[in-house]
Amino acid sequence: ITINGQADAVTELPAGQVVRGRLLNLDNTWTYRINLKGNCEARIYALDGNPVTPRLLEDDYWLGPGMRVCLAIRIPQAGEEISLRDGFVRLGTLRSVASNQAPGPWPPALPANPIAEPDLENAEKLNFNFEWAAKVSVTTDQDRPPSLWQINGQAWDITDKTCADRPIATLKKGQSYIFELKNMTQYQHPIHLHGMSFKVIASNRHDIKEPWFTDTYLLGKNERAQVALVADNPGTWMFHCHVIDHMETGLMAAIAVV
Ligand SMILES: [Cu+2]
Repeated sequence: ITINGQADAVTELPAGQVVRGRLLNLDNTWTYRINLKGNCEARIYALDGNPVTPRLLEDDYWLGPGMRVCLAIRIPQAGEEISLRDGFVRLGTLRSVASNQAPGPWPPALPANPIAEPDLENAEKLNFNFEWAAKVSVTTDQDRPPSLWQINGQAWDITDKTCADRPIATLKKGQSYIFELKNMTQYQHPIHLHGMSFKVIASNRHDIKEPWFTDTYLLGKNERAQVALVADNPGTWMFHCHVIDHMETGLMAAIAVV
């Protein structure tokens, strides 16, 4: 495991200051359970590029492939070290070094992104089932990848350039939609939409106290979640799992906005 290309990376940071950091999970399969161990306070400022009301980073934050989290961290006194961890595994070290600057304040909340608010009362509901066509052995047909994963019974074929011509859903420009995301598998899938952001509004696994805008939702094993959006960006947009080997073996679809 590397951070910015370095194993066991050590980053020196000024004692007493609040520093901002952006973590991006570029791993193509692994979900990191991000936490900081050490004498520090960390607050979450944005999820996947979308500002949230700043809150403490308390337990593990589950950062799936392609997901991002923006933190502010109060650096302890010189000489102390903070471990940036995945669960109990140290990914890297933040080392406090002496600073002659006065301790800085926490930054203010970031301004919200200009994203249209979905009209939940009048939203149309669409179901997306993420399924696994379980097979005992995988047979490939003429070098085509296996179609293990499906959305609403359809597997994307990365060797077929015409897949995007057959969108799984066609949205009307300006209309609000609620997507019911249903994971019917024993694997978690970071579900990612191109072209538009959506608001996470409900889950049968998590208490959504403050709905948030994002472009990726980490859909847990057998979880059902609802996300809402305004279809305000015309075009054909990819809608897929960000685990690359799931995506390349079927878990991808196109959504059109016309
Ligand atoms: Cu997946």
